[in-house]
Amino acid sequence: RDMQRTYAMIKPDGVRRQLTARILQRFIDKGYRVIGLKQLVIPRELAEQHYAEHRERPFFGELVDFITSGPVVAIALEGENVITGLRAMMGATNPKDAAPGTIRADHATTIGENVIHGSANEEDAARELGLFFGDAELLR
Ligand code: DAT
Repeated sequence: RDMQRTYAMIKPDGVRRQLTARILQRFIDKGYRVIGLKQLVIPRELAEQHYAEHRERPFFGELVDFITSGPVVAIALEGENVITGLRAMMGATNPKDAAPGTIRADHATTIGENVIHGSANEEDAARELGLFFGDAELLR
C-alpha cells in the first residue's frame, strides 16, 4: 500500500463526447481523490513536452495535432497504487485490445483517439503533474 499521485487526462475526443463526468465518477468510485482538475486547450509546445518520449515516432505529428484539437480535462489523482491502478482502469492503448469494462473498451474505438491518458510510471507521473499543475493548485 503505497500512497501515490498520478496524472490523468481526458483527451479531446472524450471531452467532445461528454464523457468527463462519467470518467471522473469512475475515479471517485474506485476510491481515488481528485486533487487537481482543470479544462484547457493545450498549447502546442506543452503538448510536445508532454509527449517528448514519442518525438521520433511516425505518429508524433498526428498525436500532437489531436491532443491540441480541443479542450482536454487535466486531472491530478491521489490514491493507493494509483499509477498502476489508473493504467488498469484505462485498458490497453489500442481499444480493440482493451479488457472489458475498462474506459477504453467502453468508450474508445481507435488507437489514435483513445479518450484517456494516464502516466506510465512514477517518473512520468511527477513530470506530467509538474507540466500541468502548480503545487498551489492541488488539494492537500
Ligand atoms: P498509452 O496512452 O496507453 O500510455 P503510449 O504512451 O504508448 O500509450 O502512446 C501514447 C499515445 O500515442 C497513445 O495513447 C495513442 C498514440 N499512439 C500510440 N501508438 C500509436 C500508434 N501505433 N498509432 C497511432 N497513435 C499511437
